[in-house]
Amino acid sequence: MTGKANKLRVTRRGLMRATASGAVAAAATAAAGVANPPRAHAAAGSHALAPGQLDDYYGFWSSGQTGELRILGIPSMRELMRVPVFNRCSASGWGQTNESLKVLTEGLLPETKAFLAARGRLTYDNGDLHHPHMSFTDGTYDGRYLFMNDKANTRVARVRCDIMKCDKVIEIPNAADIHGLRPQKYPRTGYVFANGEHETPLVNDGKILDSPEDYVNIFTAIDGDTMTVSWQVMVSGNLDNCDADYQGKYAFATSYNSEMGMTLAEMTESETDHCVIFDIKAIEAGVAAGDGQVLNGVRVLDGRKGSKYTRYVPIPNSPHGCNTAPDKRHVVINGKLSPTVSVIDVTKVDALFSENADPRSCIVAEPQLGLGPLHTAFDGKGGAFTTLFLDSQVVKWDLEKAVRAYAGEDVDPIISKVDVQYQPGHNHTTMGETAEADGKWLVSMNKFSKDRFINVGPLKPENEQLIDISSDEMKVVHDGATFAEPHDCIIVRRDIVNPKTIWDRDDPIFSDAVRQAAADGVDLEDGAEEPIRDGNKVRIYMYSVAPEFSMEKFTVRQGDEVTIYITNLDDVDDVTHGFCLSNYGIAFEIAPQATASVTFTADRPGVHWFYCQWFCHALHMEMRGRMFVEPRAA
Ligand code: CUK
Ligand code: CUA
Repeated sequence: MTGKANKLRVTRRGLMRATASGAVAAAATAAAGVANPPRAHAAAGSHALAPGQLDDYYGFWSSGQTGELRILGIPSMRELMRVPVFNRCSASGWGQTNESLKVLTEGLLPETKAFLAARGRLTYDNGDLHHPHMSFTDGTYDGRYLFMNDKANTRVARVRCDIMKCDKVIEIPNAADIHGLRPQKYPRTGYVFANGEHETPLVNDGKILDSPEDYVNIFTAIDGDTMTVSWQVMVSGNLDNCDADYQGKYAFATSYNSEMGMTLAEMTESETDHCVIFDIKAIEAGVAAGDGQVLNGVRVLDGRKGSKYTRYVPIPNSPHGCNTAPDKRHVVINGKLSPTVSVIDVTKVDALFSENADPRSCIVAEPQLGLGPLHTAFDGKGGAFTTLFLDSQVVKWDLEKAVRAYAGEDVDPIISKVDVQYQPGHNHTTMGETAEADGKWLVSMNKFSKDRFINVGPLKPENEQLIDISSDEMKVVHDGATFAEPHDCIIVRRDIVNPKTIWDRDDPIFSDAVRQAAADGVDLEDGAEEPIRDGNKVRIYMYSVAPEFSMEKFTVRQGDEVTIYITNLDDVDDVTHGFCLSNYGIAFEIAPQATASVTFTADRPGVHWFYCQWFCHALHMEMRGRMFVEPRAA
């Protein structure tokens, strides 16, 4: 490779570097030689891993108002990585590099770009990421993508599982505040379903303000492959959570506030709200036939009560979680303000549409479980686990017995309850939202930690607890403090997730840099010896090899628009470099074999050191250089 030859040619401390980076490579090879073999559980229910042991599952965690995705190892509950998505990241430069800004800006609506530009910004700085879910093929996770919502700024993002970086963020037009989000399970993803939670005027331009009778809610289907909106359906009532069936026919969304109330009293007045069922084939036919209207480039069908595209199943009372069971037949709707969950049998849904059957005829169980049921997870063996927010408990119950009890038999579906600490929201089982649910572990995501940890001040962490569900008696085996605020997670068998260990040089994430370098006659892997000037635009092409950048200094003029491209030629695990330009507020990561870039105006004259901010080498502190900014002539 030209870059490698070049690195030997230009080196100034060649001997030292060859020795030192040889040592790094040798150490990495040695580490690879003692890689941990796949590990069986030491003992049933043991979650503790000895140093060096690896986890059995990847946990993909939301972070609520922090706006990032987190990766945990299960069962150890160790946090392994943070993937910035809707937030800014000081370490990785997410939100500052050209590569991340492209992802964060290209999917924004024109009016949003204009709104932000007027405030001197390119994109939003905050997000509220509730629901991370993996793409499916044939009813189980396929390891391609993770999709997630931003309730704060009405966006949906995608993370590529091969590199664990966000590659798409789109703003959803016509909707307000995307909350529930689930991928289509069958035949594949396919669609990503996204609930617009809050109701607004369909054209929200200020002509309609305080007349709630003219507000609507929007259900959106996104094409998970292209990350474009496929269609939207207007509904009556706030959409909360959603899920899909295992047949590819229907999507389900819980809906509270069927009253369309604006105050708390109005919103909770009615005894029942709904589960809205969407007939995917009928909607696709309606879209193909040109029904409805096109708004912001998206076809919007009217699925309000009475429409052929939807059915509204009455559910007590302000239902929240919506969870399809791995038996491929039942969907559990969690009552929140009602102590019950309502179980829909998907085989009875056809009749709702074809024969206009009573919407409640698809309900086959409605067990009373306790106070504040929010979300339900499954073990794949007929067991269901529901969080009880007000009781601070998880209840294990038997789906089949609940159906028999509803049919009149004298059986108690409740198997056991366990106290959790405290106020659980989501819970999730290993592989629990797929046809391959394996019933090993349950995570209860608790909103309050109260007395579980030493006090860190008025702002407390939340508490995520690992529960052993290998027997009917659930055992809490681990407390895990966590920062704001993981709503939801999924737990994926580790053989399904196979990220690369270093970047491919032809990755599309940095294709713009490759294109610009080619236009400048530069090979990114060789860098350029001098700045390339193009009017007041200056481009700097550097590569990095531990412990050096290929330029020890460069000069620009005050007021120049400077773009710095750095290509990390190291190709050994863990040898990530960083580029931090002091007193310019610039810092980003460059993982092995990646290219990353940043553009800024050099409006501060003087000597500015740049340094590697990712500990990479025994001479990491020496990995630095100077930017000279010549003052503008007075
Ligand atoms: S919601 Cu947070 S507890 Cu946004 Cu998934 Cu139920
Ligand atoms: Cu390169 Cu630290």
